[in-house]
Amino acid sequence: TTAQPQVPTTTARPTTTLVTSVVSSTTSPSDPVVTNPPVNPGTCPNTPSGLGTPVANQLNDPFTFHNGNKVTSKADWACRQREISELLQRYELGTLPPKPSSVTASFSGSTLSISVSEGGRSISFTVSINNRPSGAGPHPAIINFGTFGASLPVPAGVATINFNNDDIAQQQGGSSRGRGKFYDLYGSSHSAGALTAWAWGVSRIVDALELTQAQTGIDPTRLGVTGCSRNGKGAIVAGALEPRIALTLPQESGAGGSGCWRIATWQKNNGQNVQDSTQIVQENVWFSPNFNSYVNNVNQLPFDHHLLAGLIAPRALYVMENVDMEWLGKISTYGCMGIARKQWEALGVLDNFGYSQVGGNSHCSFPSSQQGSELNAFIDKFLLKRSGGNTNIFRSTQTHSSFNLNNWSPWAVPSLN
Ligand code: MCU
Repeated sequence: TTAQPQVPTTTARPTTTLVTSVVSSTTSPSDPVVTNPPVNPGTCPNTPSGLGTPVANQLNDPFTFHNGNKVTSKADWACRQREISELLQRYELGTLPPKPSSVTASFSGSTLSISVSEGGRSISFTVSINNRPSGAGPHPAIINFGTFGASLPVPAGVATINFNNDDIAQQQGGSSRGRGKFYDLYGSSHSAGALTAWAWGVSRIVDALELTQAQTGIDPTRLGVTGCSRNGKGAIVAGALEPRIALTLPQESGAGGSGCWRIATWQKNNGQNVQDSTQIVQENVWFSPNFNSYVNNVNQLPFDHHLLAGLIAPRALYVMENVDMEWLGKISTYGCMGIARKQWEALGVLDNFGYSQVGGNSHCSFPSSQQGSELNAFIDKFLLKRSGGNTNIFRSTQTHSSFNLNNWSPWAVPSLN
């Protein structure tokens, strides 16, 4: 069956070389780690096979199960998240494999080496941990997609872990399909697209950080993930599929990231030069080949990317977008995230959600207007665990008056307890 990443692991612990049975935490009971609500699979409704009723000119209701039942509690919400993850994997992302049978790790210099075995095959990869803060720690860290360092400014006190995501799954256009270490392990015809393969890689980095905490000084409960543009798509999918990520920071991810398929299509139908589902699957291998069957009629999909983002709730998400980049879908990301935000609202945690769309900067060069009172506030609160500024943020420097958030989300927002 499809992997269910929101479910706490109940299976036997995989074999490891550096087992730390007790992961120490720097947080006190009054300052709990924000995690997804636990799922009790026996209490979740069955997800019917099939796509269900098409949803046009609005986004799918997060608070109604695929079988029509209503989500009325946090326990229901946990079930609904599990269902959404399954649907996203089935129709768009491809299957996220469960934790492999063996994950081992060692740390030397600034290099964390990770070895993974499953079904008689093995791969290994390394990540570099840079700017490790001095002092006792443990310290938070931000996992950055790409080898050149984060596109956003990482403040002192937070380490940076550079993840060569292309090594796990290539993204050089159509010829990259099935290439990279993920596919060496699971086979070149595995259904996962590159985004899912990278999220799997992020999960293995977190496994490795749990194993080597005493050596690295990194706290695996205070991890962020970031990337820009195509790697921003990777960051939001990793935050969605890996519940151990505390803070998700997608930068200019655009279509296929913080944008919604339906809104991009609507923009395109209104004559705008925006990347849509039909184009994106021609350009690269970010999605499962299964997605190709739906790109010409995205209204069929039982989800959109507001629900991808909602897999993160109640954990912290801060989305950065660029109002000057028409191709990324500036109305699409504004509308998609404006509606995604209602999931944090239902959980009573609007402080854990930010969307900020500004301009004046070139693609992936971080604008200073998002730094002090926004990015740093999120990092302070969710990684450094000190009181920061306001993190209940939803803003754009442009008024998207042609798009009505409430018309596109005509469903009620419950208050979930
Ligand atoms: C915004 O991310 C992508 C976009 O989806 C692509 O169409 C374009 O080719 O590249 C962008 C990107 O990754 O820029 C670095």
